[in-house]
Amino acid sequence: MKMTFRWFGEKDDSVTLDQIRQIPGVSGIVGALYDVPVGDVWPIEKILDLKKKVESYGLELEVIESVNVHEDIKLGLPTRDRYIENYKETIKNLGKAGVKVVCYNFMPVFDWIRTNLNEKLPDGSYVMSYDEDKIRGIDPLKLIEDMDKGSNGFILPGWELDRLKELRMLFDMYKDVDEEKLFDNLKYFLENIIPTCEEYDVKMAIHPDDPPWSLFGLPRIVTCKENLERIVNLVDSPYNGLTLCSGSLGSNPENNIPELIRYFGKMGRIHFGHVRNIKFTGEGKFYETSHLSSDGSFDMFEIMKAYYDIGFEGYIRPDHGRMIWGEKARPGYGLYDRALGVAYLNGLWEAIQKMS
Ligand code: DNO
Repeated sequence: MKMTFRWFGEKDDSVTLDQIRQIPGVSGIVGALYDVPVGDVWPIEKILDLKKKVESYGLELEVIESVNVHEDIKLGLPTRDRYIENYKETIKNLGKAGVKVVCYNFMPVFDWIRTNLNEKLPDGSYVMSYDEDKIRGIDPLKLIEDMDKGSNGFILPGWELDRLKELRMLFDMYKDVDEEKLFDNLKYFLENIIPTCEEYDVKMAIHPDDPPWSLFGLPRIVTCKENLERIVNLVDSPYNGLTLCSGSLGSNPENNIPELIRYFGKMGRIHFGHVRNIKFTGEGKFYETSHLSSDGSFDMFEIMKAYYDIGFEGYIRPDHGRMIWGEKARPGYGLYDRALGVAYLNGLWEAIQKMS
């Protein structure tokens, strides 16, 4: 297992590489280029600049989160072929720069969704929370506004306003895309890009939908064991793999995270693990806690043990943390609570290792 830490770049992150390198046991960062529009090729020079910067702090750049997939690919429009060619070009460039894993998602229109980005807990910390009842009554445009207002002045990953401006048009276009069609479009995308991934040794790792169910009538397919299995079989190559995100999948209590890790891990299809803990407060209601088992609803020991037992050699990162100690950062992506998460997950790993 390689412990990593997500970083949004010098311009867009309150956390610095200097701070990240001082977190014990972090070998690399999970990065991206944030100034390339979705669908364009990531220029090799820019990738190499980022790599150089990261490496100058003694850290690696082997994981990218995300190379976002253009909406035309998800919609299956005739224009998709142009964007798929660009995606392949980006993979080539990333491979040449030594990147090993690309995390991406296939969620129509929206990326992850929370209904409150700053919920105060009794101990004075702030967390992100989700309440399905609030989603039912809300206009998607209002949701975007709320996400933007609650973001502490940062642009949230996947919530770039430009892309979401054409929301009404996008909703209309998705009227003809049901789950089956979305599976077809994912298959088409994977069939086209996986040979390039194999050639340049870059493993694709699809991120689960967050939360893992349909919202606003839009189809969502990366949701459960059955669908994950279908996805890894769309193209039978180890380069077609998963980001196993405990918080996203686990917000449906029917998804048993340790079991999923064992199942897909043994198939060699998990390339990246996002380890997040959440606390259920009702049906379709939860908030994101510290990583500690006793703070949330997941048994983090069992999750790390599952990774250990499958001999996991991929990348792991702590996921959304709380905002603590007065920190002002991107919701979910502050320094302190994620650093505590790293220490805790590394501690569990060491204990499991020594007791095995
Ligand atoms: C949110 C993240 C997502 C994730 C993408 C992957 O904090 O988990 O934005 O990076 O869905 O493409």
